[in-house]
Amino acid sequence: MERGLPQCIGISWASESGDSRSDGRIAPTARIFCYDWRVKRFIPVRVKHQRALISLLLLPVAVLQAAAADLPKPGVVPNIVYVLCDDLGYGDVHCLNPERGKIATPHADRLAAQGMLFTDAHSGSSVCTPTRYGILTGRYAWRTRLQSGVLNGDSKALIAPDRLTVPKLLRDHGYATAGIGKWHLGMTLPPAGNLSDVIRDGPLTRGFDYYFGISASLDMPPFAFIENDHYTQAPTATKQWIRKGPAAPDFEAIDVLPTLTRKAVEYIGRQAAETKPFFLYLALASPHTPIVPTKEWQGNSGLGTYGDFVMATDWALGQVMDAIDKAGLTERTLLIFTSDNGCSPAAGVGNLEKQGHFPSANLRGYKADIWDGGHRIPFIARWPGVAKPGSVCSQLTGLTDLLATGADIVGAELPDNAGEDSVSILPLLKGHDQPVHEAVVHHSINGMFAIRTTKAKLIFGAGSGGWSKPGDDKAPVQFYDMTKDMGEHQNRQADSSAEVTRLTQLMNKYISAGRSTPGPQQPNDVAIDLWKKARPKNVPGD
Ligand SMILES: [Ca+2]
Repeated sequence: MERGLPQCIGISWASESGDSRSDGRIAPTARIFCYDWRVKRFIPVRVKHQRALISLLLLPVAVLQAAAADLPKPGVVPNIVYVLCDDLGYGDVHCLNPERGKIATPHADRLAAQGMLFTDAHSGSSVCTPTRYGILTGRYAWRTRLQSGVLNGDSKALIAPDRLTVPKLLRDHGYATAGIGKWHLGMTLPPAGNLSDVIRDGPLTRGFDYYFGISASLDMPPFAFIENDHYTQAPTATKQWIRKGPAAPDFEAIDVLPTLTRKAVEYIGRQAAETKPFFLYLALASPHTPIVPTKEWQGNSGLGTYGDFVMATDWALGQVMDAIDKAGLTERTLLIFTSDNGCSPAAGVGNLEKQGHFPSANLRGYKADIWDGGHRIPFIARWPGVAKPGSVCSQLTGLTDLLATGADIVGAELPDNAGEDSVSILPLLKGHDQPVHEAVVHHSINGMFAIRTTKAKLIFGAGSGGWSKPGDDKAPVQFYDMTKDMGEHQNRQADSSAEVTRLTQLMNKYISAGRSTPGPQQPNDVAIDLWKKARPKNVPGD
């Protein structure tokens, strides 16, 4: 028989429940154990009804292979663990910023040594909510009602109920799915105070089998843990971490990072005993404000509490790596470590830079900005046997790419109305060093747009589009040659009119097509204003 196909070698009866029959009794089920050469172990195939089982015994092995083929294939499709940091800057990860970074991140550095380090990866936005929408749906959030800013802790759900998400896709292909951590994509919260009230429109309704975490940022009420669709403790108290609001009496911000880490480690341990592959979306709430490293991390960086909190966040990654190793899953797990946007000025960037630590490395700007410091983010992927250890990928990628990448991994074709801005990075992971994107779109907190190709970047407006001082640029648009001027210091718009015209037309096409990938036109949820009502005069190509 051909190696690579499962081979039936034995049978055992199982006492687990089967289907209810018309006479009210439960039909027996059985398990056939097949040996799968690909994973070098036995895998169970459930068979319903005794008669069907007898028939199966008489069938050629090929039929049993087909039955087993319907099962998830651990070892063939990988587990996917996605660790998303909150506001971790490109330059905060030491291996990305060895000369101007002063914070030790040994676990991220180790992950890069074992996998592939991406140097030109971008979050879909320079702030939290829109980036998270893009990660889970493969579609830019500016196609939704959210044209600027972020949601609050009690906002309504941003992801439409019928939209394909990464966990829905993977669950449809046999994965167990878990979301642990900061959601920040809206949910319908009950009035505070009643533990029996169900939380609606949250992660369980968007593809996750299991959820544990907080509704939004760690400085946004309600300050309470949610497990699946209930609070673990009702938010009957009032507390304040920057913002003031309802809080569970036992909830303390300082406990959140260790709690989320423990939950993730426990989940990985539980899944190790299962035959299903799993997808774990671990959205840490750090090193976002409130900056609350636990006692064992306080003072360790020598740079202040932000540096300590980054080290604690790196420790959390290390815990996840150790849990994967301990479970024996390293060889069949794709582990991704990234961040939802750049370092926030709230980290005290001026003070950090005075001490020699540059959280945006050589990039311009920080969180919220349209410049690269806002959205070029750390991105490291480890997948033994696929991504070459210690490799570096300098191709342009986006966090919206997870959906298409997941589809590529499981061999699924995305429907026309899903993943409109998502491109598979699987070829890059396999070492094919060619562009996968024609262009990616950036979006700032104020709603300013930019479009980026491998070589060039066109910003549709003047200034940062975010919190950094507007800068000295009074021109209507900003055009930078990213191959020579990664720090975006020299605006070449005046002598690049042909390229400004071309990129403006491309951006308008991406808007009107409802997608930036090939495929039939799709509707945006609202009308999109490229210039945010501040359209300058005499812009070519518009
Ligand atoms: Ca963030």
